[in-house]
Amino acid sequence: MSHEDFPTDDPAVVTCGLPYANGDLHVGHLRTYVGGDVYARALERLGQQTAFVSGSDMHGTPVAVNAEREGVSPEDFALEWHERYAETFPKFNVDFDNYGHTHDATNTELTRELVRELDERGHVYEKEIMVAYDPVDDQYLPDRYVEGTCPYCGAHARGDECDEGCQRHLEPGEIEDPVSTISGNPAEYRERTHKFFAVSEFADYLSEFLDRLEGTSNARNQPREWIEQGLQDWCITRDMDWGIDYPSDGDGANGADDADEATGSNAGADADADDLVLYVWVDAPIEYISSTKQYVDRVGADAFDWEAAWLNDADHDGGQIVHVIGRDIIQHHTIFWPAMLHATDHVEPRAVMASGFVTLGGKGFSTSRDRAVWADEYLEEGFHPDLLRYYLATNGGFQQDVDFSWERFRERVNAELVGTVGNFLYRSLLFAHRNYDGAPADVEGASEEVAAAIDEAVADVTAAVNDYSIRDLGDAVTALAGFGNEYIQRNEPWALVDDDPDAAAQVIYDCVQLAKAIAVLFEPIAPEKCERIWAQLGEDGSVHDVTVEAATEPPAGAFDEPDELFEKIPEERVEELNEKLESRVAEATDEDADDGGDADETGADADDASAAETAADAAVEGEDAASDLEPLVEERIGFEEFEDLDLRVGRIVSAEGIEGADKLARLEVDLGVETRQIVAGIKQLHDLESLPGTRVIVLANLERAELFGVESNGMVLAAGEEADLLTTHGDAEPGTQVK
Ligand code: B3M
Ligand code: ZN
Repeated sequence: MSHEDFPTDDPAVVTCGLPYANGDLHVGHLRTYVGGDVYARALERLGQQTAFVSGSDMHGTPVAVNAEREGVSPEDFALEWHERYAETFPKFNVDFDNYGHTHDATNTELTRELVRELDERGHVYEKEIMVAYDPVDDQYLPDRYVEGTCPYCGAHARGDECDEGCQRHLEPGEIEDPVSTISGNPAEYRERTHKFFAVSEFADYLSEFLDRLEGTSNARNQPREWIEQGLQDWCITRDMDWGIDYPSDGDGANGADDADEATGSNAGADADADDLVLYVWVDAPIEYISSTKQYVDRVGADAFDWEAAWLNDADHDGGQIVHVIGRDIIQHHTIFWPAMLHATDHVEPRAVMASGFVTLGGKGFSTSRDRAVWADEYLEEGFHPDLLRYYLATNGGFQQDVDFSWERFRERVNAELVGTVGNFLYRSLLFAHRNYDGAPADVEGASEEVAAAIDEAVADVTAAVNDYSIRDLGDAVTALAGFGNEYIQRNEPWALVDDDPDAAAQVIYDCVQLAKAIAVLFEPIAPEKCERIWAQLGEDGSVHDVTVEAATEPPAGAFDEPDELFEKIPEERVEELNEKLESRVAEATDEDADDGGDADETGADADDASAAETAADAAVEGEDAASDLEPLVEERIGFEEFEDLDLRVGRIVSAEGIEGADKLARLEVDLGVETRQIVAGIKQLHDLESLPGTRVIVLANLERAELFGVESNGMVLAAGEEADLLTTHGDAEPGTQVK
């Protein structure tokens, strides 16, 4: 990959996937927004000019279907949710430079302009296709108006995505056994003329683009597989009223005022462009550009040049675009969107950071079962937003699926934020205040050892940004605070004050310098808490406005008595929160059963374990061990029974994702005597590219099994929900028996 390291001289734009304006936000959604916000702030720390933008996704069937169920117009429905989101994000210190929405004039105009350009450049053609239609209700059934069976993996799927199975985008007409989600009527297929974007023409370009693409490895690996299988052209119009009109007629965004009008009901008519709106996935990513333009309208082109950021034409060579998204929308961001950008003289994304899902006690969030930790609920419980930010940013790698549990949340807060960071700051600043009224005067600067530790933390933060690793960013700072605790303990300034006042002053000055560095480097993750440290240290202005250089600049001097920055969460709170959650889920499940079920899911909800998940659980030992440990098994086995297990040391030779399976990877493992093919449920939990060479422990005489059509000849052992792979401590050769 050939990109210049951050910070660069170009403008950068960090974007977050647009939430559909259709329901409450939960902690699962917040992972992406916190991730984007942390990353954008970290880039700014490095001195990289950055705009951080997003907006609400107002169109499409995810909005129209929910509005129809509520009996309100999609426009009113979406606007209300949009306003709620615009208020909620800042409460989590997710501070977009601009938060727009896809239905506003900026995005409507820009979308029509870009589609017109695609059309004029010959990338759009018409084709007759079969689309789902409800003959009883006389209604076309685009996307989420229809559900059925995924033709690729057999899972239950929505009209436009296999959300419970292989996660593929589905084209109109592909879903099998279609049924209307509104009326429950079986659907039939009818012929309609639709517009197609010729994505397949861009296959070579996209392959090269993926070689340059930075970010998380899942965002490169999955699309490579799709390209190898051959790209399909992309249907970019829908039989609906709610959306942006295809640009061949007059007005622009089409506001259907009546919920009944959300889908076109002029069945039987030959669709011409006048009847069609653009597929929501056309105008949604264009909001990234529109939102940047709106930001510039506010701050002026001198402050941020949106053309320099987004255009790649005779006069511009583009800026640095980083998309932060959930892993279910990789295909849209690495195939469709870059092809659209490329075809219209815009810059390609530099990086795509695709986060894993968040589960709750090992299961997916579920809106209908109220099985979620809601964004508002978290705040109402009185927890500080920065605690959740820290937890979401550092609990697992960004592309791993991670489990949210109140217990784990408490552990991380108590051990790291209270025990390491808070403890260091409080003990050292209190000592400094009591003995010196702040940073000791007459000290020339930080000691060599402390200056080196801060330099190392700055280097680690810089590397984390360039590796797109938010977790490393957090770890670099907790490590620095850990060093601070060890440093003050080792040097015992309290024992030196009387006998060697100069040495004591040096130690305390060093600690104040470390505190300042922590405030500077931790700001992306805990912005509000770091403002407090900054004020506590008597520093001027806002820590948000400084860059990493400030970490080594001399501390301001005098300061007041410090408060404790973080508070321990008592164990009873966790019990209380778990009980609340459980009783809510039980209640909602009862209601759900009474209602005969409710398909109203938002975001990355995954109600039922998919075939892929079940297979993955079977393939990795201990994968479903929840954070509550299972009691030890009482029944004993004899040594002979243990000897029946042929456990061997193996070395991974290659690792690749299995097409169609959400979690499964195909490994080639060298067992000394032979190389085995083994299927393991680790696709989303490990960076597959980095696995070759890793030693693993293999149960070699497990029965052969077939998972997703791939034979698995053995089992790779791994611990816990994150499939922590068991390995050897020394250099045992492949094939060595484990006894
Ligand atoms: N509105 C939400 C999702 O599918 C969708 C993202 C659009 S990003 C341009 O996660
Ligand atoms: Zn599928």
